Amino acid sequence: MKIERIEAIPYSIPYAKPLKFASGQVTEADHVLIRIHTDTGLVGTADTPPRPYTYGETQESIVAVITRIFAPALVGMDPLDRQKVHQVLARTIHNQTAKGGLDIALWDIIGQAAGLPVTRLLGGFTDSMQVSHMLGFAPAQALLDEALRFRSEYGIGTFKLKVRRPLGLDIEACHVLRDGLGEDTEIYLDANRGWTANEAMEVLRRTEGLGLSLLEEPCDAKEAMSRRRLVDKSPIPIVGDESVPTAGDVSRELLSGGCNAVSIKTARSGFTEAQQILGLCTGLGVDVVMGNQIDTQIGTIATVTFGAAHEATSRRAGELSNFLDMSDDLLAEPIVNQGRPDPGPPRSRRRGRDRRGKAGP
Ligand code: MUC
Ligand code: MG
Repeated sequence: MKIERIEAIPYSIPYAKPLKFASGQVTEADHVLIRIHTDTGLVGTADTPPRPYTYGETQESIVAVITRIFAPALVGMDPLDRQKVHQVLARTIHNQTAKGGLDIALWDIIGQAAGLPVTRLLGGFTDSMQVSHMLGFAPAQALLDEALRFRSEYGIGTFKLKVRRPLGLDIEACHVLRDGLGEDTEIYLDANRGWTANEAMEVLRRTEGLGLSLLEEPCDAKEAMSRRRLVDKSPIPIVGDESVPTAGDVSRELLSGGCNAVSIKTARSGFTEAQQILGLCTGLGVDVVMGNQIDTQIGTIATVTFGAAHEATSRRAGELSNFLDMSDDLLAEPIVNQGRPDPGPPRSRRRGRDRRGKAGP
């Protein structure tokens, strides 16, 4: 089988509800759809989200790097020769989401050629995952209303709150969410580098007792000394996200104490590098969470395909719900959340681990 042609198709779909966070905001999914065509008629598909404030890529740069550099080098190669393909991709530095999308589209072809779901080829651990929903900036009461709606409509029992300055707003939101959701709903925070390490320490002090489970990318990981001190002192894991897009970054940050948990995002790591990252983390006993790049349905399918394939990636709720805030999507048949509507306030901590809010590959 040979790669015959690669398409990089830019498109734009507005979000019904834009998402704001410390490093930027998303008002439309101005993504790139990748299609790899083979001489056997199989077509591999992936979705690629440009995040200039995270990786420096734009919709135009993704189209350009794929059509001008990657496609001419990959046409004629066998999609099963993944190591050779990655050798070619590695000749160009950065461009993480363009490379990740190509890798996922190749896996799609491999799954079709084998007649097997990719999630089983990757690991085949389970057929579903708990879902975590990401809450962007909003007044505390609006955040609570949104979380209650997602819990009752979709059975989602885990929420990631985007935080920023002033710290008082974040701290108030944490208290309002905990009071309104009860103690059994999991809440964690993501500052997208919006604080200093000392500000993060202050928030942790002033939210003590609220049972927050994780703190993601609180400050810039380049501020190595204060970040290391935060990781040492924090009572909850400090998750690396944009500081750890590659396996090399994961090694550096874990070994230097820049984080002690890792967000794995298939949109920037593909499945191949995500497996290397997962191997590093499980080998070192480091928790992982399946993160989200405010993905479309196609991107979300990639995340759950990978997350459900392994025990460690399906242990925690995966960030799988942001496509619900889009005004439209590319799939003709929308993906369906199989969670049961929440019957009422949760009664015990164990209920956070039941079958509510599940999504499967
Ligand atoms: C996240 O976890 O940070 C926001 C920007 C981005 O690149 O990913 C999202 C979510
Ligand atoms: Mg993050």
